[in-house]
Amino acid sequence: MTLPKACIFDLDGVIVDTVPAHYVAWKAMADELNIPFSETDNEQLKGVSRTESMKRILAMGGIEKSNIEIEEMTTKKNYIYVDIISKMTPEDVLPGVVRFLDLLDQNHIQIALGSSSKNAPTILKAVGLADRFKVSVDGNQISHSKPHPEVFLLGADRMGLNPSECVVFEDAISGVQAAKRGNFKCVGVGDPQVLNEADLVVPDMKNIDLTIFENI
Ligand code: B16
Ligand code: MG
Repeated sequence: MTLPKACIFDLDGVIVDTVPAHYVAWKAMADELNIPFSETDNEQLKGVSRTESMKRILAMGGIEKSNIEIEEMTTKKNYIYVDIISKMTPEDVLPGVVRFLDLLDQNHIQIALGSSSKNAPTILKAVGLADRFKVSVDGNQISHSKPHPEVFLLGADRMGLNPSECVVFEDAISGVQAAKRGNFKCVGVGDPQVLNEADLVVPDMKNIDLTIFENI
């Protein structure tokens, strides 16, 4: 494709590496419930909302809980998670991200956020990137979690653009599926075998430049 008019970035796993913090917090909850929970299990929760993630962990253990109990457990998980992310600084932005955002700015390509996280505003502030996104859509503004395309469609809509004019950057299977269901081009960030539905996969953000758009 020619240069897009906008890039929409996922947050956790693309801009900052909060995946280990989510894993620590979910593992603590799973341990309490005596449900085995591995990093591979955590992979399936990437991009999935907090409540849906809790429900999936309970389903792994064949345990049923009321909505009130689920709410209590997700609140507890979030305390553990927020305690970890509250210590984040600009040094926690993943390598190559700021350089690539600068490159997009220089080429007048709009920058947006499309995250399932309700903690996105806190994280962006902590790492000093809150002012870099023209449009920011996060878990506080959507009703449907990835793989539903709502988060990216809302972002494109707020920029006055069609999905075909935007490229999504995603590290999660659910996020890549959300982008494709919304008719966006999608660059996967991570393992090509895991993100095989993406139009192109890069291992990380380190060496990305505008030539990436020639290949999708
Ligand atoms: P929170 P993303 C997602 O963020 C995470 O990948 C996922 O693991 C998490 O459960 C979800 O946000 C909700 O996060 O509990 O902070 O609201 O990757 O879409 O930026
Ligand atoms: Mg992510």
